[in-house]
Amino acid sequence: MKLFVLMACALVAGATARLPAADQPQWGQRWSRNMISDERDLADSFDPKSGRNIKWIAPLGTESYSTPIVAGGRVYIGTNNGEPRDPKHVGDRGVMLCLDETNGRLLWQLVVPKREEDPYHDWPRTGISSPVTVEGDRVYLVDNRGGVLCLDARGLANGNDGPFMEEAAYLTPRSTNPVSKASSPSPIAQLFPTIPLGTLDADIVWLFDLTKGAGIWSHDGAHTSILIDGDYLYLNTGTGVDNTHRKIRTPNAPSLVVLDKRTGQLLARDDEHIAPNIFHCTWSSPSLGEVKGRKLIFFAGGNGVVYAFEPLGNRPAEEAGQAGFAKKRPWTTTNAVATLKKVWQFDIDPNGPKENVHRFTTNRREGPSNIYGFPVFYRNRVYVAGGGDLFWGKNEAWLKCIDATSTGDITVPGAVWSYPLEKHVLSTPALADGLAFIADCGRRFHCLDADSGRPLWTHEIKGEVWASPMVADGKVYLGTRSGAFYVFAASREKKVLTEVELGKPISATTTVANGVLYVATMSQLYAVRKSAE
Ligand SMILES: [Ca+2]
Repeated sequence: MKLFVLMACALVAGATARLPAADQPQWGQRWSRNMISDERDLADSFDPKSGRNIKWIAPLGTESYSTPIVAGGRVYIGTNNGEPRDPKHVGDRGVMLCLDETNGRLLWQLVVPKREEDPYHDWPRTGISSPVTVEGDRVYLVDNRGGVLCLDARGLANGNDGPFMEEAAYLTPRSTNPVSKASSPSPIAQLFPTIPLGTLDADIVWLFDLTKGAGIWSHDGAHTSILIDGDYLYLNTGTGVDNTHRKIRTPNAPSLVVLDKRTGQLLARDDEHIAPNIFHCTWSSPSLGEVKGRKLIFFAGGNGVVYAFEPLGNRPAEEAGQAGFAKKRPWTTTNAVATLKKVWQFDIDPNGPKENVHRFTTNRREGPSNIYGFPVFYRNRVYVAGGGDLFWGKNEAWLKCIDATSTGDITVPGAVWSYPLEKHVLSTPALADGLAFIADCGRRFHCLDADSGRPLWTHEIKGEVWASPMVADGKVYLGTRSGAFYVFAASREKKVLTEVELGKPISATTTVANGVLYVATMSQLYAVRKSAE
């Protein structure tokens, strides 16, 4: 009997070792933002019609651009309110659903009113496009209004955690809530009719408004994946052009900011004067890597320049001001914002125009570059894709490989290789086993040698790609805007394993967590598990 128990334990341990199962609490690999996962034994195909390999399907709104995130038994995904789930929240809203990982059922939702001043601040029906980042029972997110939110993973069902207690005012549309139209939600707003919240609603722990607190000009839709390092949140601000697409209204706005994850206080910002040269908006999120024993924050600006900054480090905020940062001021007032110290910068398009860049708006032949995807850290290098803007810019784009070990302006000395892509690129590259995978808006998927940049194979795909390739279990998962979902072998030789038609555009990157693939179209989230009936 004892022997049997021991053998059973050994079998279980062996099975566990063969099948690593882990959450996916942020978009991409933690810190490096590489689009890879260690999960094994994943499905290489599925069939929505027969249900083969489908664990569950959850309905979303009508437009969903955010990549699903899985942590603590919950699946989080941003969408719009095209399919209202609660009769008290109807009309166009930004929505972030928190679903039960086991069955896809709704646990709670964050439903945020649209900004009403100008549709270009918060584009109609785009919903919440940012993915969340989860740590423990805290969920960090940038909503459609440009609010950085810390949420309780359990929602309001277990009570309202403070300090932020004015969820009802914040989540009530401003047109029916006249006080908060003019100012931030305040106790007086409670005098006006607000939506009565319940157990299906989100619990905001703290809120930082990027427009009021950091002076940005939000454009189209916030798209930020927050990077956590110690007590600090690093995030791209989403500052961009105005509704003419030819003017920057906030030329001093930061592109990268650092908040205290405990309080939401603004601690630091970049001082690189990026804003005047932002061709469209600031949609690329930061990553982190360790180079020669020191951590660096990598950030791609809306001006087509990649920067490396010294992180604030895991020190108390009071000490950060004495550690070589520009301004030694008390941290207790809102004016005490430090400047991030730059280590290097790399221009992905040194031949593009650097002044008066908006004269090239709508010019498909020449103009500046910008960057949508993450700068990915891999083997002491940074891999980043960028080029002319999909909506307003030139038809030219590249995947670039940068040596991350030098300092200063490394545009020339840091250039390892450059590979031309078709038309435009929104994807983040995936780096695995010395291979680089990237897809573009010219309907092509590419596999390169990551070290040399030598092209190994390409595949013509249906539709533009807005998502990023995800490598896991020796496979590459990729969805397109035509609704095609591909599975390739992650190998030097081309092998197309599967092509599935999902019928709706795919903007989200495939997420892999606890043995399950999460594939989101504009209106549905598929949980895909091998051999699930
Ligand atoms: Ca609260």
